Amino acid sequence: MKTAYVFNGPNLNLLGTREPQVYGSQTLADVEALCRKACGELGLALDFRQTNHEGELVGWIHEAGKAQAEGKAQGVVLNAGAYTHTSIALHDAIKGSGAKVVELHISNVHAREAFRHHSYIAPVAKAVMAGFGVEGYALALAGLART
Ligand code: CA2
Repeated sequence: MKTAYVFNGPNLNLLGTREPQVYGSQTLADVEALCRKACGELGLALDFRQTNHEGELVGWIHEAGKAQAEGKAQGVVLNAGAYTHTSIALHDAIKGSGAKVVELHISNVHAREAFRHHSYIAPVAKAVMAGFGVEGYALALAGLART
């Protein structure tokens, strides 16, 4: 059974505590549970993580790329949070590791502030998904399973 990685970036540990009009009322634990259910149905193992540190995300992308090269990983659903809009390091990590990444956002970033419209991840991502709320995680995993 291959592993699907779900990596969450800065502040996503706060899900469900504030800004419910933007991010909904479900917590990150709820998101992990919905990802686990989706992976069970898709025949994938789940490795679900969150960090507030950019370098940790870089290391995790390298790890996923290596597992993928060894035939052990299906790919990564990455909600890099605000690092999406700032991080050349994440762009280089995805490109350099060869990890298959679906860029995921809970909110429709293109309907929000202009600084959220640019992504350093999109040019090196397999696919980009935004605006389906936390259900987007399950949809992204289903897409990853079909690639
Ligand atoms: O829509 C998304 O998933 C984002 O990746 C979320 C990031 C934001 O910087 C991106 O532009 C879009 C922010 C995550 C912070 O989440 C919070 C949730 C509840 C309360 C405070 C922050």
